[in-house]
Amino acid sequence: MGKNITQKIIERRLVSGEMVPGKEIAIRMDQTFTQDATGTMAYLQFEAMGIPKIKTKLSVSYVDHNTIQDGFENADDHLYLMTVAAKYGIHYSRAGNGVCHQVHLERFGVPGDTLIASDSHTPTAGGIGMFAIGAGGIDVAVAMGGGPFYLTMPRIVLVKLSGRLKAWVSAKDVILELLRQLTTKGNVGKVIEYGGEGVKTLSVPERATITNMGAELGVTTSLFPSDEITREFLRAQKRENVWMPLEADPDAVYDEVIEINLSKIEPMVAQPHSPDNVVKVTEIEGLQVDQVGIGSCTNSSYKDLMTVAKILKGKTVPPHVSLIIAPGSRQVLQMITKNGALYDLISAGARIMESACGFCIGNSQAPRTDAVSVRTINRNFEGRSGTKSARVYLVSPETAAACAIYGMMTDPRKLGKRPPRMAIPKECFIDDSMIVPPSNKPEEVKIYRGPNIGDPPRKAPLADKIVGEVLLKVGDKITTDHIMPAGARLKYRSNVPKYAQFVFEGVDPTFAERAKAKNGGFLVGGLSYGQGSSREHAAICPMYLGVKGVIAKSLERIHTANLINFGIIPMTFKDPSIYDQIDQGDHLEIENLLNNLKSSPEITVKNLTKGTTFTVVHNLTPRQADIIMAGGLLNFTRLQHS
Ligand code: MIC
Ligand code: SF4
Repeated sequence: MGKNITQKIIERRLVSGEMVPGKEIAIRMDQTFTQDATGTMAYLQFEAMGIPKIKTKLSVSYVDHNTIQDGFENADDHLYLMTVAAKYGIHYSRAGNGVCHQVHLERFGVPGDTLIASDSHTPTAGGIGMFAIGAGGIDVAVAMGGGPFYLTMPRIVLVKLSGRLKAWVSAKDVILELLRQLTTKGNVGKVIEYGGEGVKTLSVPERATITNMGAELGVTTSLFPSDEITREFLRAQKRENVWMPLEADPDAVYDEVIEINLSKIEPMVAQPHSPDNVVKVTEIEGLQVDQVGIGSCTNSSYKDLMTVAKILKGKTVPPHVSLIIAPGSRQVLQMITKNGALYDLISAGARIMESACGFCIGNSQAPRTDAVSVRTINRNFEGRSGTKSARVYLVSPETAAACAIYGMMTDPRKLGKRPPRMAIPKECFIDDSMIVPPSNKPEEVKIYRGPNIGDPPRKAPLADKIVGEVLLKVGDKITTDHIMPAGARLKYRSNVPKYAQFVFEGVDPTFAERAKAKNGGFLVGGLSYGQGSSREHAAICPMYLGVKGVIAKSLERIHTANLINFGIIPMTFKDPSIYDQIDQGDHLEIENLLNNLKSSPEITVKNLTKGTTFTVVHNLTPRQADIIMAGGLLNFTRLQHS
């Protein structure tokens, strides 16, 4: 029987388990990377493991999230990251070199290799046929130490593309259409492979836009075949040597097939406050726009910015529109500077931001009260922009440029019959001088630890009985941005006690204090609890406040793994209607945990306040149960090595 791409890649790296959908497997990881907001914890945990040098083919540490430096914290973190990278054999991409996913695609990604990185948009590298998964920092630390990555063998979905995109329609519209169809819920445990004739019509940056936002669907990863188009992209990066062809066998079998005719797609927009709240741009045309943001790991490639520059050339944005542009990488910025496109952008009134995450993570450029902000980014969760009342709309670069020119929601087809032609460059400007290679005298490297760097907190081993109050009951689609806000709070990532003060800040500002005073307890959630970012702080900080378990209608993949890694029991209601019978403040009790976690996928919870009992499902593998019982992955790893 023929194989699909995922099976081909996994098969060669399988360390344990059976390749049966739903079963736990462990695979070897060729590459890892971290970004600074998740990286400091990852390296602190790597140091705690006591391994002298990384064991991967390549590991990179990027600085792209926390580059605002309003205080000493960011700069402290950068220096820690630089010195720790030099010592342990890790390449270090300095602040200003660009957003991790964009730079990785350009300078390091390898078709057919596996990659695990501490950021949920890691599947961007699937644009060149990498099997790239986002995970918590500690999973990345384990992989750097040569340990395999454990995941559920996914169900493989083929998205079969036919036709060709029409004028003014672009890759972002394809993934928005898929989000409209599949939504952000219910796709856990799946991998999306793109195939069909339509693949040949998409360049690598377009493919990467599509795989990038697979993160919003909640799938494990998304990937394209590696073909002649991939080869040309790598040749332009002077890296043709890493290319290899990779495609599914003609008789490959898939668990599900979705057909998308590219010719039928129109410009789309995700409305507030969820990436799956998608309609056609024409449906909301005319809405006044206050801010337009072009950038992020989804849409800030050379192709994207050249398209925008060509559209904006000779035009100026109206006074009520603030146009902000953050190029995805220094390479992109260098190239648009050399060819004059930057001049066109500035002349149109664009405010040029650093090549970094910047406004995407809400650490700058917060829009005005009640603003409409149109962005090329991937997430429009409430408050993520830094302004709670702002309404963020997600669109393609073409639509963003049209909105900037007209100052209102505009279908880009209004800009004329012919869109600007944008060929992918045959040669890119290569300058890796902001990537610092590891030291060849690691023993001489002294790791810098400023006052912002704390030790990773530990949890005691699990008790046989846990009791506690329902500290908070929340609804559906609670994202990790709700649990652990980024933006202005991002600078406390390396300081857990401080950062923990802001857990659920936007949902219930009294949460942290209450949780501490009550010595922890439980969280109750609805569907898709833990969507979004890979930030393990959404588990570490609740753990620090004493949270013992999360009970939800359904839980997202990366967040579930993070909860386990930090000793918090992830549980789902066997009967979801029980959700309605629990109130915030109820006292819950779970007994016989040490036996039950391993002997059955279900456990009984007593609601002491209501005098009832109900069943929850934990679905932990024996390995995961051991991690929870040890009090988290760090303790577990130490026990294994002692
Ligand atoms: C995000 O887009 O939410 C982030 C910030 O890149 C996160 C990582 C983090 O919280 O540090 C992600 O996507 O994983
Ligand atoms: Fe950075 Fe935004 Fe991409 Fe996250 S989604 S990695 S914050 S650019």
